[in-house]
Amino acid sequence: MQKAAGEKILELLAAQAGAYVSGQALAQRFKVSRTFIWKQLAKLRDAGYKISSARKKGYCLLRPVDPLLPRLITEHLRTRKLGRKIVCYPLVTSTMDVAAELIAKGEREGTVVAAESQLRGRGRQGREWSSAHGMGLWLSVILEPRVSPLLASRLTLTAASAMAEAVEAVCDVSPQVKWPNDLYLDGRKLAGVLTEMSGEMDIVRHLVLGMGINVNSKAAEFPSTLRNQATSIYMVTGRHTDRRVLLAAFLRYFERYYSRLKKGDLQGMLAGWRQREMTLGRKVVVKRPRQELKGVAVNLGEDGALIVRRRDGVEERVYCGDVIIDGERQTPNVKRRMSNVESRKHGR
Ligand code: BT5
Repeated sequence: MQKAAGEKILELLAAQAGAYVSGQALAQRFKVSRTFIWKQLAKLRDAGYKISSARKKGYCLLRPVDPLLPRLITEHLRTRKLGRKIVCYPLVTSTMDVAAELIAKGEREGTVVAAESQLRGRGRQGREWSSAHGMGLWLSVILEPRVSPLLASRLTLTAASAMAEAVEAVCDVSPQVKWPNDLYLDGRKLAGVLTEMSGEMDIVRHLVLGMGINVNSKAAEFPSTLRNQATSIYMVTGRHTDRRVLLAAFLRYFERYYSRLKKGDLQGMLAGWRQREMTLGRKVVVKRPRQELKGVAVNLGEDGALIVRRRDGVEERVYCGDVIIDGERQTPNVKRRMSNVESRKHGR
């Protein structure tokens, strides 16, 4: 009831688009006392929402102006299954953990977990993912692909492709992709995908697809360690993007690719990826658990492998590893990268 009340107040404030609403009007609208409204607003502020209050004017939602609330996302959705159930939180440890908990409780395919901020958002190999309140999309999608782990590992590419297309459609800028899980804009990291799965050797039962993308962040909002390597859509376009519209577009593109992937068809996704891949034609160093590989990235295989031509002319297919474009400074985040799919038990 309390959460629902907070959500309703947020919805109403968001609908005012920066205008003030008086405490009295809110109290009348929801048939509660002004004290109740005041307490709800305090909770929302504690959760990270920036709400200003002014004498005689009331309250105004300053940030984020596009709160992630299920009803406000659903009105943009054009999918059959993905995102038809969305759970949104102001603050979580990680949306991956929430999704895993939901799976353990029997949640089915298609449910999306989104959060305004994460305390311990993570990348691969336990690396940190910075998730400032209301500035990006930090979300996880629950999937039950029932395909082989090999095919499931292509989901990382698929999700990155779908997000690149969504950004292009909604924000009118074209991100590049960097095999196997990154999106780049103007040479800086814009988004990353994290896939965690559980199942048996030959079949994936559950898979949580995590996506983090910096949407409206300003440079100063990144931790200083990321300032030279991360970017957001806002930093490149100078325009604010409604994250709910972007989320709905992502789910739409992703659903299309996902249903093809389940039939083993990766063609459309791979064609798009090849056009966007920033390593192709460039000298790369692939950091692998055992041995480094140096060469030129020449293609993306039909199976999603990165094909690297060594100096001796031999072409090697790379299925896991960290790709560093030769000459680019290696940042700490790529040191221990090993595989594009993290296997993880969901505690069952
Ligand atoms: C990734 O890992 O790029 C996958 C990131 C997935 C994040 C989403 S958010 C929703 C869901 N819930 C989670 O807890 N996670 C997923 P990796 O390739 O390992 O890259 C991690 C590295 O990216 C870090 O070590 C930093 O160097 C860098 N990084 C961290 N936060 C960033 C940000 N907001 N923008 C750009 N780069 C970032």
